[in-house]
Order: sequence, then C-alpha cells, then structure tokens
Amino acid sequence: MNNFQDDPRRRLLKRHPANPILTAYQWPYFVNTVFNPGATRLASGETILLARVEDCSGLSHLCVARSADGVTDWKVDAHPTLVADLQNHPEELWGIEDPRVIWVDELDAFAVVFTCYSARGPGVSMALTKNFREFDRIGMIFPPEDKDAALLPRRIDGRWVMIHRPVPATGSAHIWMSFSPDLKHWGDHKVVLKARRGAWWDANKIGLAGPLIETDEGWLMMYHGVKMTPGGCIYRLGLALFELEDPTCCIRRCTKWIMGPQTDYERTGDVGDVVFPCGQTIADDGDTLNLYYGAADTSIALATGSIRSMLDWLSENSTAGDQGDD
Ligand code: BMA
Repeated sequence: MNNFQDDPRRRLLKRHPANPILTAYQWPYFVNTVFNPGATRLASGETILLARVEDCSGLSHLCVARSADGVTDWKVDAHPTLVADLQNHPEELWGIEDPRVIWVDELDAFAVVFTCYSARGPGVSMALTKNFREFDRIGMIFPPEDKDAALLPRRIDGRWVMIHRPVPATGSAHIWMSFSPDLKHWGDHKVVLKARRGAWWDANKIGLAGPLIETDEGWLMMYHGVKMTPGGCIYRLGLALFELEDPTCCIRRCTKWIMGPQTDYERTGDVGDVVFPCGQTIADDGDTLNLYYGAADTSIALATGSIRSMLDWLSENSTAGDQGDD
C-alpha cells in the first residue's frame, strides 16, 4: 500500500488553504502574471511581498503587496514599484525579476538583490531601500549569466557574503558564494553547493530559494533543484545547512526534496510544474516560517512550516557535506 500520507515531508511545509494567495486578478493594473516574490516583515509586523510582475509585453517589473497577517487583505501598490531604468542601467533591457530581500542592520536598510535581464542574458543587480518606495540602486554586481542571488544579513570576518548561481559554459550550474568589502567589488568566488548528476531531483542545475536563515545549528538554505525530463523541467525544493562562521562549508544536504509541484496551481500555468520561492518571513515565535513562492510562474502561494522541524528532518535525511558532482 502507498504510504504517501505518512511521509513526514508532508508536514514540513503545509500549503495554505487560501492558495494561491495572490494572482493577477488582484492587481490594480492589468498584468499577465504575479509570482516569485521576495518577502519580509516590517517592525510593525506587516508583511511585505516584492512580487515579480510580468506584463503583457512579456517583460517583468517589481511591485509591492502589503498585508497585516501575511495571508489576506493585500494592499498592492497602484503602479509598478520598481521598474527597469534603461537610462542608467542598460543591463535591465528586458526587465527585472525574482527579488530576494533581507534586512541589514549595519546598512539600516533592506538589501534587494534581483535579476537584471540584459541583452547578454540574466545578471545580478542590487538596490537598497528603507521603505519599499525609494530605492538606491547599486547596479549590476555579477555579469551574465548569473541569478538566484541573496545577501547574508551580516558580514562574516569583515566581509559581505553573496550567494548566487552563475551558469558556466560547460557543466552543471552550482551555487556559489562571493565576498566583498563594500557591496560593489566581489571576489574569492567559491562553489558551495553542487548540482548532483544523473536522475537526481537536483541534477545539473540548482539555485537559491529565499535568503539563508540563521539558526543555532548553522545557516539553513532552501534551494531549488531542476529536474530536466522529456516532458519539461520540474522545479522542486530542498534543504542544506552551512557553518555559521564559515558559510562556504556545507554541513549537510538533503537527499529527498521537501516540496514539489502537486496542486493544480503549481502544475498548470505559464510554466507548469514550478514551485519557486524567493523569500520567507519568520513569525514572532522565531520558528514558524511563512514561505512565499511562485506557482507555475503564474501566481503567488504560501506554505507554512517550522524551522526546528526542518532542521530535525534534515539531520535524518541528509548526507554529510555537499556530495554534489562536478
Ligand atoms: C528560472 C527563473 C524563474 C522561473 C523558473 C521557472 O530559471 O527564471 O524566474 O520561475 O525558471 O520558469
């Protein structure tokens, strides 16, 4: 008998019954799709989603949605919040996508790291904001092809740390970390998590989901794995844990995915079979995780879990270290 109902992974992330919680129909202006939002909570407790919005040109911009409970009654900005600025940033030619947002005490600002879609392919750009109304653009920090990037919320050994996913000319696309003294000049690039090979769920191409979560056991990373099949790609989610004071060092990495496309809104849309989180919020208890994710590149959905349970599950369903393949 199939024991799927007993699979503990079903309890790790629970889909919200109101899913999808945000769709293009809730947008105050006409758009094609809303998906892959960055997420954060303000000191007031308000949840902010910085959604990727694709209009009917096919290009994307970013738009803020705010909610007191993080589930209902979203107030969406009446107009696009952050749009491509071609005059100053020609690398944003084909729009901006997939923001990851993190509060940085030292900067007294949120760091927004997003994809700039240039004529040479996607690169990584950064901007700072205090209020999600005005943004100070730092500009492109990693050239094409690179994406799926987020900043660690604090310096490690005096340097900023960026997680990102360059795509090499040959071989698999792995997750890297790079270091900077000033958020502008980046170096000491290092692969930190490799895509597996063959039939694995996370073979050939992986990328960061939301920003890393600091726990007492290490930095918890959620990442997506892309399984390429004759029927198309399947985007699923997994977990890995990295050392707190040396985040390039992977402590353990899951074997099985924790969440994959199952519901209609995840399986069907502009790009079917995609669950793609770019951010999460953590409740006042310090443990409850609200994971906001793009579903099938069409709508925004929410899944809720416990960080403690994820760490426990990871310790029983993992291999030590990275274990990926070159
Ligand atoms: C990735 C990114 C995401 C997208 C996903 C599935 O490469 O471009 O924005 O959600 O593909 O189409």
